[in-house]
Amino acid sequence: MSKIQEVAQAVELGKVKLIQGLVQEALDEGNDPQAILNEGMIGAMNVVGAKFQANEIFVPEMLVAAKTMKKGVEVLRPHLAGDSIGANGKFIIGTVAGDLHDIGKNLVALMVESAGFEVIDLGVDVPAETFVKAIKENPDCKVVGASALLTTTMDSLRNTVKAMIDAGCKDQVKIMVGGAPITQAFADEIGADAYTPDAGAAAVKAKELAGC
Ligand code: B1M
Repeated sequence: MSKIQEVAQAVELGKVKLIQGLVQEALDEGNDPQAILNEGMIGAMNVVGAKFQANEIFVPEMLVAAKTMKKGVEVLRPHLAGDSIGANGKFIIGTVAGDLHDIGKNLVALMVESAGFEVIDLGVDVPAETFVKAIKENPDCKVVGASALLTTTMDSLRNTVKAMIDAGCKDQVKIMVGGAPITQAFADEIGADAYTPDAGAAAVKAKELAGC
């Protein structure tokens, strides 16, 4: 079994204590940090999701897998992030109200930061008004990102974008949306300026939206 496969297995089985050592060993072997993230950890979370859907595991196992992935990302973080934090301006991000999923949102934050932005992370379960308040408090911020992971919080994303539009935020920021159930068509429908399917694409798009 390759080291990346061992990382994937550790995330899948929630081996919190082993994960950081395994990720470090995978790095020491010369594996690409992006491959450790994508093939190892994100791949494992997809397996976890499929097992949950098939009733083979339940919420506690999902939680421990998420905790394991977060610990693994801590080791990868310095290898993924760049060194020009803030050079491209500010980027506000949060997971919308009613939604507690933050791993994807955190990865987007990490990649956007590595693309030279100062990231203001509002966290999870963020009310629409909090997004609006943060935008108004940061008049130099040019891009805002909102994440939704549940089909049931797609409406919350719609409300969040609407609140930003109604408050006149579009004069200041471009709005990017993403998350597993979100599509380009849905982003267009709710009036977002951009949709990106993954964290890497989000970082590229953030620069484009900020005119960098
Ligand atoms: Co949840 N959960 N969960 N869960 N959970 C999913 C999303 C689910 C698909 C699992 C399944 O059934 N197969 C399912 C949703 C089904 C649906 O809506 N149709 C689901 C469910 C049902 C639930 C609960 C309702 C379960 C319950 O309580 N009965 C509950 C809801 C809680 C709530 O939010 N109110 C719940 C709870 C949880 C935990 C708390 C246990 C835990 C989250 C822990 C945490 O995040 N701290 C959890 C987990 C871990 C998952 C899965 C297994 C993994 C999510 C994840 O981190 N993926 C997930 C199954 C899956 O995704 N396959 C699942 C890895 C991550 C890197 O991917 O977040 O998609 P993702 O992010 C990607 C892209 O989407 C994109 O970039 C990222 C990486 O490149 N992206 C953006 C994300 N945000 C973006 C923003 C952008 C651009 C791109 O621009 C701003």
